[in-house]
Amino acid sequence: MSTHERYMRRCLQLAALGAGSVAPNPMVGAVLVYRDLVIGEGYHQRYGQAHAEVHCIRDAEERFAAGQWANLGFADAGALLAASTLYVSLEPCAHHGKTPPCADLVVAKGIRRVVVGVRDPFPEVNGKGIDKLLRAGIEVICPVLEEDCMALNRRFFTFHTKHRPYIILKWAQSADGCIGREGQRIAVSNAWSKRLVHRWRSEEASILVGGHTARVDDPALTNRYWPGPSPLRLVLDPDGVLTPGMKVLDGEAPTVVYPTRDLREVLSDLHRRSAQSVLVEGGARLLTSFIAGGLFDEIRVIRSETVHLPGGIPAPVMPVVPLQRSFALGDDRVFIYSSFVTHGYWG
Ligand code: AOF
Ligand code: ZN
Repeated sequence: MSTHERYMRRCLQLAALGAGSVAPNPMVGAVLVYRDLVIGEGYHQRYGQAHAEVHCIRDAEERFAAGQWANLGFADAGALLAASTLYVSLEPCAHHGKTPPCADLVVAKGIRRVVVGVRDPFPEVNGKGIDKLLRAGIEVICPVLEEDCMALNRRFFTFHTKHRPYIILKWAQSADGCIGREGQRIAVSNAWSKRLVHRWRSEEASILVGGHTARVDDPALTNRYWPGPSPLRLVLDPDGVLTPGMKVLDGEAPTVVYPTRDLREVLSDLHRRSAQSVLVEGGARLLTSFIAGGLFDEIRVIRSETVHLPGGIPAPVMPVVPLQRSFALGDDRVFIYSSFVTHGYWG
């Protein structure tokens, strides 16, 4: 691993601490390095608040003021910053959003060298931050660990480059490859997997099922077994099979019903609502139409080793997509597939 990659890994590690608190903003981490010494660290901690660079520079200045860097021989913190390199996992922003532009701060602080993980696809930034740095005569090195930096914020990147939410297809299948029985509500996965699914619900902006699944399973689609929020509930109901009294209509969380078969219409609506991700929980027909349309970024399969459903509804046919990881939860196995290449920080 090169020096740049090592410090960029640290940025990613810090960035991941913002998981669950910064969406729909990206998770971003930054470190300031003088020679081989990390003199400051920071990350974007909370949506609407200071960006990673701000925390990182403040950290270095505070530690300088506390005398921690006295032995380095700099008269003031400014001189130390001017001799240091800033590493940041996403291009410093150029725009006035909820906070002022980080690129301006970096210039104002006299930092001379910036190593950037990946360009920011957000239209208001998208190269403009790097331009600002270059025009100020700052040396910029970009990209470093680009694939990992994108994978950590794959919802954010997909949303801004494909103009649709990041799509996660999820199902649980029996040992003999079935996801249920026609017209029946059947539990395929175990209690630990159920808890994991609720964690997954807490991590995504929205959750989608087909109308027939809503009718047969009557799922609440809320997150009840993991700390954190519930996603926006969505039902694709072209046949109008939903009836009052179903859990998705109970008002426990907001619900949108789409009386259409057109997946792209749903995805455009989610883009308009700034929902950066959608978890599709079934049924088989809806999952299969997402796969047929090439509309997926991640597939998560829970496979029971003990439950058998002879004569059941076959699970969707898996398309070719790289397996990122698999693990066991009791006698269930969880498989996560995605084309985003990552070597860690699967946030
Ligand atoms: C950075 N460093 O740590 C983050 C950045 O509304 P604002 O001001 O919070 O701006 C949000 C946008 O800023 C977000 O869409 C993304 O493009 C960028 N996020 N940029 O320089 C950071 N979190
Ligand atoms: Zn910024």
